[in-house]
Amino acid sequence: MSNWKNSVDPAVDYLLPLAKKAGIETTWDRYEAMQPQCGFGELGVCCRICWKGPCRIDPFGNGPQRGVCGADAHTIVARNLIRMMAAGAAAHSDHGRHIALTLLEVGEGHAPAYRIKDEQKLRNIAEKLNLAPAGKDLRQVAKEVALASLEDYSRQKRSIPCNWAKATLTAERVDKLIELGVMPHNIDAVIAEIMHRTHVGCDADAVNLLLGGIKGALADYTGMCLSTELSDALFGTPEPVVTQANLGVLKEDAVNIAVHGHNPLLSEIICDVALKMNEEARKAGAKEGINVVGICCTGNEVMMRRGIPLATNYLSQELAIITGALDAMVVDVQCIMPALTSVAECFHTEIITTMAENKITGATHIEFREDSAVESAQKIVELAIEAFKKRDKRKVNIPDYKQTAIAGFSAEAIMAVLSKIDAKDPLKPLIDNIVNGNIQGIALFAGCNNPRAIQDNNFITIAKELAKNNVLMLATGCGAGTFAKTGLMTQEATEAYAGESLKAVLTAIGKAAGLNGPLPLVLHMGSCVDNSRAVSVAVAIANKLGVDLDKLPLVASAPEFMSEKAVAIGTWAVALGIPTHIGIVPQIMGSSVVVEFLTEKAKDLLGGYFIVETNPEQAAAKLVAAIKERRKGLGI
Ligand code: BF8
Repeated sequence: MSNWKNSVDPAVDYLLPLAKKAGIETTWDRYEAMQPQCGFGELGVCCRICWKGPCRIDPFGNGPQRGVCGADAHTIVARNLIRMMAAGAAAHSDHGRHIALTLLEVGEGHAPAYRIKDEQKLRNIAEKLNLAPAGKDLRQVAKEVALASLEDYSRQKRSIPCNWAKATLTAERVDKLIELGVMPHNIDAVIAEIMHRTHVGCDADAVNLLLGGIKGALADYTGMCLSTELSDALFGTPEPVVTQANLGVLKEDAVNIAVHGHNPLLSEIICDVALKMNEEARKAGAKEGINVVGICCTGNEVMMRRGIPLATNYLSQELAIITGALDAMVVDVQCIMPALTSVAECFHTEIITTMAENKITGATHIEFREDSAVESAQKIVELAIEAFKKRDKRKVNIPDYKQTAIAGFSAEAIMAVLSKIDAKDPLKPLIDNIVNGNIQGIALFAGCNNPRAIQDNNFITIAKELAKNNVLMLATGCGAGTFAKTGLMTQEATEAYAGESLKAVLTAIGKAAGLNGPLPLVLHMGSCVDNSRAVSVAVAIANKLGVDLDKLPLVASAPEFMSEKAVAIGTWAVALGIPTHIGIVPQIMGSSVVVEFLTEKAKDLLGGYFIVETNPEQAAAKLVAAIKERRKGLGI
């Protein structure tokens, strides 16, 4: 497989041949070795949920059309799909639970390593959740917010919606979701319900299964929403910050530590501790001390809040080790390739797992607990310094590629920027420019990389097309990583790629905010859980216009998605009324009922729907068409 087919990231292009020469296998090699992939699996018609099977439906109609129990292709595809949504919701919401429990500990005075960094945000959250925070002690507010959040994991009354879902969506959307029976009352119960209804011999109606999946996806939204908001209270609400991205952020003369995964509870403390241990690193010979860099969503979290440079996104995580300059990779949960330890065997790099429920054979495990967070972080940094001493200089190949990236556009930061134009009514300039067409619409880019697509290529191609068409763009997750690595989160990118009217608006706002130029072409909104930030901006616009989310010229795109979490996110975006593009063919094509529901019927029911398009130019055209259709609906 030649390099240009793998990635458009020049750092990847630089390192892959070196990996090949050294006989080090990467995800692209494994993907190639996996070809051809199982056609039944690709269509979603392979059923493995009981041991009468595995069963598979013949998509050509010649062989079996039902599994041994009698389940047809529609039941099998729907069951497989909604189990993915449940897994995605479990991942995001477990992350959220972890943050909520830590906030509770802070409220109760049991977590000395943590404090409330953004008091105002915590009080705003308490207001949103109707907890009447005025006059209450901060710790009391923290405790009440944590308990109200944890209630979303424990409520047994099915008629009462989750606090966070109810408090953060438009009233009309809340009513619609309740009416359709898809509003979650308890995140854990909804996930358990999906596992139950997909057990052998339960729900066999594909549409009913999909509605169960949508409820699970909305539980995912609930979990990520509370996760984002409570993280802001604990670690600070992001504000625009200038940093750098791509593997060139690694430094030859520093102890390089990559924080990788998702949960900021660990990475925040590592960053704090690393700052205090620079001297130890220098004593070990690292002239520049300690250089913490980020990978994947942990990378986004620390980039937004601290300006920590982003090393890379999902698909190229192994390559951070192949630079030979990474001394430790500290991982917590989600999107961590099990291959990392095999790659690290060829180098001096320490792979350090930190969560009891996320271990990798061959890694060093240093258990992370909130009550001893600083001690664990110290041990981790010490281990990285020790590893640095063993670094083989002959193996160091840091690609000379990095780009400036402006990160940190939380909803609050966007409102703050807009308020520089209209302090009394910050949304007005944005809405006026949407109404007059200077901004045609808003697109949210989210999700992963996938070796089924050329890494980063779909994101970049679609973004440049949308920019030309004067679409305002937001990004999270590994999509945000792509734009950061490739210089699309810069003012220069706005100058180079934005359509004239979009450029004029971004320049006016940027200048008013004192940036001496336009806002970046793509606004960095954070990690995957931070997709809820885009929802809060959209809800504010919808409320101001007095319409529901499904009327807004708003689209989403996950052009290179791969994870179960992304399946859940895409589905809740549809449930909230957003046309949602995916650039990888989903494993559902074996059921016409499932395909038709998600791409067409969902539109009547919820306003949102999936657009499946693997060609990035055509995907951009379809997204622009969806925006135009919405504009027409609004009469603008
Ligand atoms: O939660 S975008 S590859 S890192 S799943 Fe994973 Fe996908 Fe990246 Fe973040 Ni999101």
